[in-house]
Amino acid sequence: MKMGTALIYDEEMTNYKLLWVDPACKIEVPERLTVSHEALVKSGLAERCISIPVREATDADILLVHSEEYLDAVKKTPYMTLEDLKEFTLQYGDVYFHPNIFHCAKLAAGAALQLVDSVMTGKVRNGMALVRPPGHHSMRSAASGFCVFNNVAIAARYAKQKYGVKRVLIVDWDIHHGQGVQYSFEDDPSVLYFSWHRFEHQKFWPHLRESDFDSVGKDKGAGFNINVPWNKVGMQNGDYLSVFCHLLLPVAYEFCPDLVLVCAGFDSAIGDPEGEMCASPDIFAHLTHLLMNLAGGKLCAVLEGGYNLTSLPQSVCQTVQTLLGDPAPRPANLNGPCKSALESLHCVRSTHRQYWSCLKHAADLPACDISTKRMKLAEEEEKTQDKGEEEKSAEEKVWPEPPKRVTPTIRTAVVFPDGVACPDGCKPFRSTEDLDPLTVSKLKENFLKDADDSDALSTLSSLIALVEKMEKNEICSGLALVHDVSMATMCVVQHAAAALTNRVLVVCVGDGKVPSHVTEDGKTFVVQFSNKESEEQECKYYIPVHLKKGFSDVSGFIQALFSLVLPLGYEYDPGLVLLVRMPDSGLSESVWQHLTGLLQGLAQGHTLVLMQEGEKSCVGPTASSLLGDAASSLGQLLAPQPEHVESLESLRHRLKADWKLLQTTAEEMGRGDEF
Ligand code: XS6
Ligand code: ZN
Repeated sequence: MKMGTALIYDEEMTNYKLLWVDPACKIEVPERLTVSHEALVKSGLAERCISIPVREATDADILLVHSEEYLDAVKKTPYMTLEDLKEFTLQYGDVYFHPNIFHCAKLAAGAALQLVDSVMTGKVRNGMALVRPPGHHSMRSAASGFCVFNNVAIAARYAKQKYGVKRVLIVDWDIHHGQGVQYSFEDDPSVLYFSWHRFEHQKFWPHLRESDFDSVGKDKGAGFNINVPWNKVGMQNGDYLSVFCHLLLPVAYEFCPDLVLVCAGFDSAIGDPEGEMCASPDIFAHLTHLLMNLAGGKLCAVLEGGYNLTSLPQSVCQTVQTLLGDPAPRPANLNGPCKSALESLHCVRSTHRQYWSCLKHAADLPACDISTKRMKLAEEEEKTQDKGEEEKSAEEKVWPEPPKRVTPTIRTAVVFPDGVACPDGCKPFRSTEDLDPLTVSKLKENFLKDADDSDALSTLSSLIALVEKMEKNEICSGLALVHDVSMATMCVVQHAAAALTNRVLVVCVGDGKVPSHVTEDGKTFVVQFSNKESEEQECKYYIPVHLKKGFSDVSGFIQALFSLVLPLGYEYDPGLVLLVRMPDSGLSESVWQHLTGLLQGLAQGHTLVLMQEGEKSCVGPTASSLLGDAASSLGQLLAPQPEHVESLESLRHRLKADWKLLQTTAEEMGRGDEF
């Protein structure tokens, strides 16, 4: 199914620059594009993409978003003198014009449209357009923030008009608020706009009241505009991931877009002089991965900002490599979210709970005046504390270059009983070497007491050989059909705990005995979904998730996935994920596919799936997910069952003292005992 990734770039878009002195604009340089493209070429990523030519957006395309008067005005800029250009520029904020910028702006918007065409016609699965000028600040009749035409807004209207796309999700991970996109779709429920942005209580550009969390959209579009204001600089990977897990992803799954557009600005990465945030470039691999199972994988990323000429190309490469289907790297230095991030998250969740059933249970809005005052006080305090300490400017920050992501030549190995066909793209696997006699006798003693079953022994030894090859990164993922799922799980876990250096996350779907006794040292972490109350005691590394209504409540399961499993998984940071489907779990194939897909963001994609021999209908969907295909859409989700939400929430509250990524409000910080 995997269909390739488009890369849209044209050097022509480097042919304009600031022609006079303007400190506000000097960071927007042609090199932003050249370094990004060169990094893609040098890393070999460019040649793995399908290169699509740019085109000029037509007047009709541009008029989808902009006014005729504005278009006519911009049309005159190629013929203006330097003095005229300067004067023309003055009517807008933080933008500059150049004789060639109109041409480039048409190419930038056209590039976004070429990308939409390639994805919507099925020529590629997804793609990225590297463009200048950016788009998300430009408004119906105004340029702003280096932007001339609103590339992504035009692309969204175009997709709706040309392809009859019903719902478009726009994720704006740039560090500035794309007010132009917000204004374009404010009253439109068919376009969900999500933006996080440096805000600092309106002290940061563009200083708009309507960038705050309480601008939710208007009329029919109420609820379809989601603003996450960052009120402090220095946000890190954990802050970004928290917002994805506890806000964007549940809402996006409920919305169920037909197309995902990303305002892919990388001024939200470390080292950026504008953003002053501290997220590492590899976080973009995760942000991308987490969106890739929406809309059947139809994702178009269009460059916006990004001004640090080191972290920008690194972040672009992380994004494109993930679009190509390579597993994301282990997320480095993942701390829990900071207090200010939690305050923002809390405010947004409370404000939107009336619009989204996945947020219905969110906590009440905090007394915001108080929290603002408190923050101001804290800021003052910090200033006094910081005195004497050496303040590094954002650009002087140093961070390690993301290590090269090597994908093993074998993506997915399967261990199947004789007679079961190997799915396309997978590789049959049998252990070639005999296990050492000690291991064999251990296996026999522990797992094969009753029968001297040579088939079972050979399957178990293949599984052991497979996880060893996964640990050595010779094989990425695996799928095994086994006779006794419980026993195979025990066997793999016991071997991993004894012989592997990596932590193992076991996600078990369905009732059945699981190795809850091997979790004390934290080398194994078991999360088990089951229909019945567990007999085992919940502890830090063994978490039974009891689904009262079984697995029929799809929204409830998805909720558990985003509010518990993913944050736990990210914080635990395993080297191997063992995903176990107990017989008769009853989880639908499509939900299972999403689970499989999302968990591959962990452990560098090292996922071993164990299923029962009989579950043949699940083999295809599981294999395709392990191979990196997008899961099929779940449809718009209904509200999860209230009793389900209640039990998940009480579990989350119990666990959040141990697991910081489970927090959703600042009040929850450091306290987990009040529930
Ligand atoms: C100088 C202030 C410059 C201009 C911001 C333009 C933002 C463009 C962008 N320190 N203010 N948008 O990246 O996403
Ligand atoms: Zn920006």
